[in-house]
Amino acid sequence: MSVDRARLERHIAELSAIGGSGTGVTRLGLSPDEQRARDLVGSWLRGRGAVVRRDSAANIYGRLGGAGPAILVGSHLDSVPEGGRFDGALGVLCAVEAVEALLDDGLRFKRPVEVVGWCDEEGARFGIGLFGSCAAFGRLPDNAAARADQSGVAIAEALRAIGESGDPTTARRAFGDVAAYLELHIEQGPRLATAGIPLGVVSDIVGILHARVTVHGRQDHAGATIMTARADALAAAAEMVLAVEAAAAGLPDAVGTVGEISVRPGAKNVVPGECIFSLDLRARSEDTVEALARDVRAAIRRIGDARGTKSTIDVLSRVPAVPLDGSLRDLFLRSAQSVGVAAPELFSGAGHDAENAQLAGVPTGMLFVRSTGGSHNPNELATLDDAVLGATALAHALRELAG
Ligand code: HGY
Ligand code: MN
Ligand code: MN
Repeated sequence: MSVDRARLERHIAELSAIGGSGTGVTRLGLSPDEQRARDLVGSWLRGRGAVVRRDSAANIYGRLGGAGPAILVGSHLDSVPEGGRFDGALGVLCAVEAVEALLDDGLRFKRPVEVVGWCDEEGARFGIGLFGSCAAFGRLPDNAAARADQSGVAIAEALRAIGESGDPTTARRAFGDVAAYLELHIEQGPRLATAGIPLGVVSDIVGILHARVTVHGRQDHAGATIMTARADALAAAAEMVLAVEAAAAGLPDAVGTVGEISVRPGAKNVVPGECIFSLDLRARSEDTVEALARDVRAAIRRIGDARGTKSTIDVLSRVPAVPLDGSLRDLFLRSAQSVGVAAPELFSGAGHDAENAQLAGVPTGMLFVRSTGGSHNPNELATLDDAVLGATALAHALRELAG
């Protein structure tokens, strides 16, 4: 069985063109571009005889084989703003290629296989990360469909705009409907590239807390308000952002990021009355995530008290740290070996849809493909050679599970 290199290269180029600009991609969740990506992947799968469907959370599935619990294989189709062409997309592309290569080889699946393209994994527009797989595995936060983007459009409206009911909770898969979940993903960090190894097997995924902090100060005149009479919401937030950085730097395997910030009213001659910023806190162990969250909350309170501002912290999502399935880790180690790669086991600092599957009790495995240029930026890169190795190893794993 061999992967069709030219077909994979062509598919990478076709998918990258949707929302593409230069070497990057902006293909936000529940955007028209994300729908175009689903249509493209759906056409490939239909072309190989798959039964293709979209669920009420706008996830796309292409099913081959008969009835019974399916082997799910795929990743997400959306990107961050000005992101890379491979984050998520390569997992879907290699899943399609692995299935096509097995079909080309005359394989008839003894167990059903479903290629999945998850909707809105990044949560860039509505703030709910892993949205599509949260819906499929029953892990959506309460009232998720009411969560609105910055222009006030709710998830329910965005779903209705593409012809869905607007209630993503009906996308939940019946328990036992999924026998296993496999996800190939670029590493998005430097470890495989530094080691000169094209594939890695994921042992566990970090715990993640996403929140929104609103700092309430006092809007005032920039010229007539002396410095000791201010409650400057942005200056307070700036000190809090540095405190997040310091708190994360002080804990093992922890990271803390403020990626979004907005100021009101946002005029150069007005002391900011309100500042809203995002929190992304992660660590490999749950205890460390909780310790980091505690330190950050304490710093926000301390800084606010000293500056006369009041803050609220709204938790947007919280995914616990999760070890992946041991037998699927072994399967991926063997699959990598089958393409001549002694793959190391790595933890994932990035969150993935795989977390939701494993947390829902579905045995889940992840295969990393070496990437360079960092990630969540247009320089993110996986080579075609490494993508072919990844797709071949994925096909090997699929054949063992469903062949
Ligand atoms: O944020 C993450 O780790 C993932 O890229 N959504
Ligand atoms: Mn990402
Ligand atoms: Mn991703």
